[in-house]
Amino acid sequence: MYEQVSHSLLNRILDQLKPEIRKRDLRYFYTRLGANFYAIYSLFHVLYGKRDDFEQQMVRLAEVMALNYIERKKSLKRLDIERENDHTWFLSQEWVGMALYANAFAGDLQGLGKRLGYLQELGVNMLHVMPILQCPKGASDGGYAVSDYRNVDRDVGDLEDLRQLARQLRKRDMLLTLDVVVNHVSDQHEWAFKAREGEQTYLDYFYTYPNREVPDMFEETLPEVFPETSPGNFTWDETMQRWVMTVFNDYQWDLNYSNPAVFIEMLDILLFWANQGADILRLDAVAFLWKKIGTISQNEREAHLILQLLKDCCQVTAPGVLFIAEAIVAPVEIIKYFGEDAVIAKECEIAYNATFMALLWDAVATRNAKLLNKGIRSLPDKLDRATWLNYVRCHDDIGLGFDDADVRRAGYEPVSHRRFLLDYFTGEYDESLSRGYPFGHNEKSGDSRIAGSLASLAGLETALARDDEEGIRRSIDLILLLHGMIMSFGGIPLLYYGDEIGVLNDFSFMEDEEKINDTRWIHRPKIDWEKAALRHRHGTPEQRLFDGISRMIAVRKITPAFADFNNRELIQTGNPHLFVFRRNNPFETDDEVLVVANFDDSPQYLDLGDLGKRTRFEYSRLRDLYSGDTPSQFKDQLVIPPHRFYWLIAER
Ligand code: OTU
Repeated sequence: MYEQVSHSLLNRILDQLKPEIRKRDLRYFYTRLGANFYAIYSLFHVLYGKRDDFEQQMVRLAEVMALNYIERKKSLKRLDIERENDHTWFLSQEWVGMALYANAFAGDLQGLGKRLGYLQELGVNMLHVMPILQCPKGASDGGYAVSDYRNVDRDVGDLEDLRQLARQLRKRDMLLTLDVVVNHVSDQHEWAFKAREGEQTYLDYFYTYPNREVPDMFEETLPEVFPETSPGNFTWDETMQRWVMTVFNDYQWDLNYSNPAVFIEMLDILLFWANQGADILRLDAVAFLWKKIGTISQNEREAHLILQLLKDCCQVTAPGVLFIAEAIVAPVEIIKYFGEDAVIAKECEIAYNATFMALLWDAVATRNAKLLNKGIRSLPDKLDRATWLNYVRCHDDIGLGFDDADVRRAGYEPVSHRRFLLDYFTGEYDESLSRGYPFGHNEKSGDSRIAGSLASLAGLETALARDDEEGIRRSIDLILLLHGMIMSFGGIPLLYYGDEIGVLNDFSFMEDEEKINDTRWIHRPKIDWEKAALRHRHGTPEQRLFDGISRMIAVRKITPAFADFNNRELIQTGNPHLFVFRRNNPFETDDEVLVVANFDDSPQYLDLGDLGKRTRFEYSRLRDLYSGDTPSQFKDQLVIPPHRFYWLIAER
């Protein structure tokens, strides 16, 4: 949009740019800057317009965008243009991701480069390498307490190894996702040291206070993220003689985004990683970016404005790069991280579907899809050009963050229902074979979350220990069922390393002092490649899981109805054990897939009449794309075996 104030400001800024920028041919850069400038200016103005140095800060912002553009390699610039031309490329069903730790999976980054064949054997073509930046030993929060944003942790390699990995991935048409921890830094970061030395510039990077007045005020409403290991949201720093805001662990200092210098630093870091060859950047803990007394300081409007501004700026320099929002918040809040008040995504193109993840686990424990159906129905439609990251497990705990109203609508009382789920997954509940562990128990609120590997939560650990063949079969079916859901729901499925071979809980973290109090380490295992080799031995759990999942991936990739163009219709059936939805090919009418999942451990039937309007599904022979089978049927009643899913098409 043409706007006088921003236009004249843009001209002034261009005049003030350093000569080394001005003399370069930056054609695409200027086109994009011009196109986005009104938005960038407006957002920057809402956030920082009251400052005397507003214009200088804008010049600095433009400089950071330009310098990173100059740094950007030709091949990446070409990719930017290709992706601009095909701007919905990432909504395709062909993408399948996996998150893994370079060290636990393959020793280091070079080792990881040698294991790409394994990922391709499975069908994975989007790799999320968990945080690899430098963190202090003993206080790293698994990579989320960064002490140097431009250096790779020596344990996994160096920057050249990372660049090499990026090149290897590119050759194989695989995408690279890297983390950027935007909300906080390690207390061993240079900025923190300079703040401790009393340098005002860096004191302004953080929220620090000489006494308890402001902290106490905040504590009235701020929840605790890690109540067991890091209660409270402020930490006393001896050297500084000040309280510093530390919402996560006491060694993770929250950054102060009301300071434009912090915003610009972080943009510079994001663009740096974009320039190392990352296709996608996972922005950690984005809900927390803006703090406000009297609130929980999550999902504040300004947090969204900051993300919009980051996106607009990134589009100027590296438009091919996507953002993932890691916002594990209430369902109605998550959706806002795609952007609001816009037809196309204006914040992050991708967001963790924590809602679906938690709802799937509810269906596992209750053996029905009552809450799953309610929860998905209440999930607002997302914008165009935005997609979910659908996952069953990740490196974090499972939080039971359902909407209480949905829980009630499903017929449960929220507090006791959450209690039941916790008991179920920690194996306290009688009939449960689950072997999870509580995480983040909060004495005050009574809240708890769940840790544990997928296989152990799904009962495989118990069944194997009991040598219970039937139990093994059931847990394998359950693991496959859950993957069948994330592959077909709409969005990019994100597998978690080890789940494809049924890795169980790993107790080795208990021998490590840094980890012992954080049960999330139980599901961050080191991969045993001998166990992985069992995927080639017929009948082993490894083989059954690996083959099942790789077959699913292969089918997904050739099924256009699984692309994500808001082309899903949830179907209410008379059977509470079933989760049923229809996916239609956005480019071809008459091409649809009916997804049916039975969460019960007895067979269930679907009344095809429940599909609403008379459909082909009632008159044709049905075939499951995954197994190739034709399901058993009596008249209009379709039989779904226990813990099974079907991806049905109607054959002519
Ligand atoms: C994220 O987590 C990371 O995924 C965690 O591994 C980090 O510990 C944490 O940030 C701090 O960097 O912020 O928006 O319940 O789900 O802390 C959600 C724990 C987050 C995580 C939560 C999450």
